[in-house]
Amino acid sequence: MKSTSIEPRARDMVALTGEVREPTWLTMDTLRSMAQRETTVTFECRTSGLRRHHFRGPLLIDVLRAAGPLFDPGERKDRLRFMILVRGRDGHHAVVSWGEVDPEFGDIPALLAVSLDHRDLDEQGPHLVMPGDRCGGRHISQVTDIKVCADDPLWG
Ligand SMILES: Nc1nc2c(c(=O)[nH]1)N[C@H]1C(S)=C(S)[C@@H](COP(=O)(O)O)O[C@H]1N2
Ligand SMILES: [Mo]
Repeated sequence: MKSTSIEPRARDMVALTGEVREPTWLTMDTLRSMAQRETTVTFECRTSGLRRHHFRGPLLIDVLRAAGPLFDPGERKDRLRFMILVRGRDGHHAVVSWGEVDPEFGDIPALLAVSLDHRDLDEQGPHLVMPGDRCGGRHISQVTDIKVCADDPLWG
């Protein structure tokens, strides 16, 4: 029987959830409709050695801000309580802190890339890019989930 599953469509969707006003499914088209940045990153992998890739896509912070993180808008340092959990299709996951990517703090121009080495990632899903990272672990491919969390519950 010919499969008519929604899998091909689901492949280019990312669940953006957590402490945001508008949890949403992000599509590659949505990401492509936002202001685009380009960057070339070089990093070292313990198993595959020196890697170098070109990426294009929106800034991660623009994507997150569009979903409306539940900060206290009146206090800049309130944003420093927040973490961004990012997970790939294979289960690989990593945490980025809000402070790292916020222009008023670390200002790392992290991307949620829609193209890798000038090829569209529609078949794979977007790619987290962390410029400046010396190892490849946070350049997460095939991102399927992003969750914004506050640290408060961790303090008990
Ligand atoms: N989804 C996912 N992304 C991942 C990984 C992974 O295991 N799963 N490994 C990371 C590591 S450790 C490295 S070094 C780079 C390697 O990227 P490249 O070989 O495509 O250049 O991918 C990163 N992104
Ligand atoms: Mo790696």
